[in-house]
Amino acid sequence: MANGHQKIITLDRHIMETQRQEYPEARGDFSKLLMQIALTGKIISSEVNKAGLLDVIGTTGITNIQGEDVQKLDQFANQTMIRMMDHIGMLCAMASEEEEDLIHIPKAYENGNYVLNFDPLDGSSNIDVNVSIGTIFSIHHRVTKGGPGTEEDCMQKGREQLCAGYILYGSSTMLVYTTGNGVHGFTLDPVVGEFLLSHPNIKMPERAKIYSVNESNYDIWDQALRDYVSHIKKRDKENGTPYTFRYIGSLVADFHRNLLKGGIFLYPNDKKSPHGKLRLLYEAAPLAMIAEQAGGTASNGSKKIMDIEPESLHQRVPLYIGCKKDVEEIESFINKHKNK
Ligand code: AHM
Ligand code: MG
Repeated sequence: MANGHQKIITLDRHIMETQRQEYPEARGDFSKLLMQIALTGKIISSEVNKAGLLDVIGTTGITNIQGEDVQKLDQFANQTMIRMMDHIGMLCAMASEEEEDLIHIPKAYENGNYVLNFDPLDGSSNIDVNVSIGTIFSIHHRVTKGGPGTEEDCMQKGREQLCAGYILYGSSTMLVYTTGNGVHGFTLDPVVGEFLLSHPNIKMPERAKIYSVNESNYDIWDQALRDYVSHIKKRDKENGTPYTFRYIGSLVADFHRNLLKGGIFLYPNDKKSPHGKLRLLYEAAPLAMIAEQAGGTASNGSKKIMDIEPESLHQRVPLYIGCKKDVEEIESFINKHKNK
């Protein structure tokens, strides 16, 4: 029977209510910032949903039906994020996985007190095959005083994040975010055009049921990871516990599944990528905050991702993220090998 008293909580309502509870004295700037990110997500989502149509409604990939240039979706997402966020007076700088340098706020607009780091379209190799992709974002308070922001503002530890989240363009579009008070998931109602609370207070189990890693790299892995993966497989057989392998190749989608179902995602350093593949500021740190807030954790093998001091905007890190016990277990394998 339908529950007539069940509250319908839109993302805007959730953001405003939690901000009011947590920071009664706040002026609401931060809420506006988050809502603007959500609006940007809706625009990107609408474009992502048309991905397969570009060849139909566009022409050869050079111009579309309006005579405009057809951009690659990752460029579109990057430009949209910048254009939607640069004029609202709340940011003093941005950093994007798609831009080599810091993104400054145009002179015509005010600089604000926050910075935004983002990966506009993660998993973009999956765009043309209709597999889930996503936008990852992270917000910090600026550390410099007044004027344009600097790299120092964007290059803060994950632990200093005020907010982290992602928008997943999957079978439905979801926005998942945390401001340090639990993790909350919202599903986009495509008809109404609103994100509605569908997954309140998401918690990960202590132990994973799933592991996700690009196992084709086995030959270039360190021995510690090879041993760990063999161990997981053996433990399956010994305990009869259902431990299963799932790998999409879109970090947001792999992480989201593991968050809801319980899993560990691994992207190690290997012979090809000695520092790992994934980026600290745009991928690892935001997802680490979400994992921790959901009861999980994230490590580079020896240190919590949240405690790594960034050294450059595009720094890469090995990433082990997911259920707590599993991340601790891979850390102990890595540690054991170091001491051999
Ligand atoms: P991208 O930011 O260029 O899309 O690259 C990051 C992606 C992640 O989404 C995913 O986890 C990883 O690359 C997959 O890498 P691989 O194809 O080496 O397994
Ligand atoms: Mg990425």
